[in-house]
Amino acid sequence: MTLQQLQFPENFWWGSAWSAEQAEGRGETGKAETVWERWYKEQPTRFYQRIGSEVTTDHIHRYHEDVQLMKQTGHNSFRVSISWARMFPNDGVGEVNPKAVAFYRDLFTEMNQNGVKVFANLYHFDMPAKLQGQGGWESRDVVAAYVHFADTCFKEFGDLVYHWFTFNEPLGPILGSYLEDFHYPNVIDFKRGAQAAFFTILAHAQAIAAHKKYGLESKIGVILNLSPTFPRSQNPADVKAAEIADLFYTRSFLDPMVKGTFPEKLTDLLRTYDQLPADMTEADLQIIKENTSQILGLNYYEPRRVKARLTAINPEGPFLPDWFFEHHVMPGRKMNEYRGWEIYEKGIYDLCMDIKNNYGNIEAFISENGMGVADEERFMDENGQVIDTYRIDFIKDHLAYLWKAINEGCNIKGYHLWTFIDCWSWINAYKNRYGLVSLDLATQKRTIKKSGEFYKNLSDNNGFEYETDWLV
Ligand code: BGP
Repeated sequence: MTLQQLQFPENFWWGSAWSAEQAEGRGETGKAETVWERWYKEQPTRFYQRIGSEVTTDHIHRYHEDVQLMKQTGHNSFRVSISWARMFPNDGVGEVNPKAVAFYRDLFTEMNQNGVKVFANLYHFDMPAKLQGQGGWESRDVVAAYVHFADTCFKEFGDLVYHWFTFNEPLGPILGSYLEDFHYPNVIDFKRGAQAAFFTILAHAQAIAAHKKYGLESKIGVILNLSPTFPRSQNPADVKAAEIADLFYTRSFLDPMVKGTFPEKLTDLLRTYDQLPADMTEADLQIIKENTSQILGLNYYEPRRVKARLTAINPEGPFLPDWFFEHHVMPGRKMNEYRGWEIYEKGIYDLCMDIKNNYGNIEAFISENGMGVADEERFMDENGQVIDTYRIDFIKDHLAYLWKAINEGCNIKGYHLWTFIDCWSWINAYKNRYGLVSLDLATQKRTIKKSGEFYKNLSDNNGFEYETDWLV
């Protein structure tokens, strides 16, 4: 083993990310009901320990303190999401809410004053419930309402935001709402999901077109959750299974949102099974072609391992991507057992190389990567600090591969961890903690973890010392 200093490019973005629904809390500004609040009201038992998003990390009341904590943990950039429901408390449409504008302007101003660049995302799973009732992303009217919201944000905050993002993980709500039953309104219907996906992509393109009108210095792009796909073996059936899984989960959004076109193999396959969206015009395709991402955020958590199906599908059951493959559990894989996700550090390198080789080496950054751990109180010392060496190792091991990717020419501008202060994780609520800063749920007290101290050093030094026998 040798010790090697891994140095990152100048002005590298060090920071983290979270979202409005997961961190802000409802507050008193006025806010429309979101799909999460609606679902919680209807089925509270589907949320871990029956905790909903009413309070979460109470950022709305504590943002002054939180900006100081960003500074203390080495942030030079931070991704928030702007709540559509807060900006338009009249069910996502109508007049803009001056109290919401004041809140975000104050927060962004304070971040800038403290040397923290504002990365603003416009949609992180938080549809106003009433609009969901009108069809959500299956509706052109909802797309229009979203574009109006986006346009309003460019106008109100354009002077304060460094980079914009139209969506975080647009695939998530499609899987959750239409295929896998983990997002409201819990429908299982691929064709409706395909329509919602298509209109999400259209909304992305139209928001980019709106951003261009303002002539801002900021760039605008999207945050995608991407996993490199690995076949179990080189057997042609395994390879084909991996290729199809990759089309569904990776190329489906990446191609139209970055290249402006849909992968032909995927559209052919969907046509064969009569699953193409019903409402899709030439004019829509043109807008998508002309308004592609200028910057790309990569959320990387785990690889995708796939094998050929071992069992026959039931053709009378609902059409699903896994008609074409099965997930492969690789023997000996390294796991984050709390979240059930494989840890495969080299995947971050593979992902960056894919973007370099197949997507014109578009300007990109790691927009999420992180490790959720349950019962972190176990690791508290006598002063109440969480000594999370496992998280420090997780970050270092991923950064080493990111460093390698950058040295091989990948256009990677930063690394954002999930997350800053422990926040609410959808149906998992506060089960797994991801933060650099721990949260006492009862008192809302924030305490910097060992990883938060490490992160400050990392950012101050723009690199770290790594014990390695494989990097050169
Ligand atoms: C990403 C989401 C985040 C965050 C993270 C951790 O997919 O963009 O919102 O939640 O995953 O996952 P989880 O909260 O499900 O543990």
